[in-house]
Amino acid sequence: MIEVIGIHYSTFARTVVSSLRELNIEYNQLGHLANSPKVLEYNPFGFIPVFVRKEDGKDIVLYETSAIARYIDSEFSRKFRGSDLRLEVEIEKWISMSSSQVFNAITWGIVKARIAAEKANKPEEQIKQDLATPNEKANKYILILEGLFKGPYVTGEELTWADLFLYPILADYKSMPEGAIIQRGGQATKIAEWMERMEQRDSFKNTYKGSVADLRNSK
Ligand SMILES: N[C@@H](CCC(=O)N[C@@H](CS)C(=O)NCC(=O)O)C(=O)O
Repeated sequence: MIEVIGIHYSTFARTVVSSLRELNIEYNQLGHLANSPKVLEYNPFGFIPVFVRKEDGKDIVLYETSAIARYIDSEFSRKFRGSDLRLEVEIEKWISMSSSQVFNAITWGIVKARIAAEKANKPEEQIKQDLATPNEKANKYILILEGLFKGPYVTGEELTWADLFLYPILADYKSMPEGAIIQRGGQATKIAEWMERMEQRDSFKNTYKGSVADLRNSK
């Protein structure tokens, strides 16, 4: 049995569980928060997700999403990793960009910042004003990604880790006013169309519940 430890609104946890759903692998998601005792039991950094495979009394414990992805490739299927070295390194490039600059600019710069500001009951006009400069950077990055985007999926014809790492971050962003650039009719047309394509996949439909987008849209 596989356990994925991490609250449902964690983008990295969503990457892992969506990949398992794409591969029809059973798992149980335990919705613990980052830095909670259960997470710290396994990951001294307190980050989520943690992946635990329980087999014959021996647990395989992994953390760091790109390491979990490697394990899924080698134990279950390489279908998200690309058919040749050129594609494989392209996918790796997207994993790295999503996990660093995109996550920093969008999840930290906009998504978490807006959630914190709303929680503090800041007036909407003030929030928009405070987020204007960070959102210029987020939009700049989105347009860079738009230029690199192959289509119909991020690196071409097939869904890969590039899609699985990027989509959860952008799905949260899209649910906010700052994410207009990737909403229908937004300037990043290829990404906006891809978002809608991704939203139709069962793996993402079934991991929507509890995501930031769900929590906002169901308010
Ligand atoms: N490098 C980690 C990053 C995971 C990560 O940032 N997870 C977030 C939730 S989406 C987290 O645990 N944040 C806790 C914190 O920033 O203290 C990975 O690839 O798994």
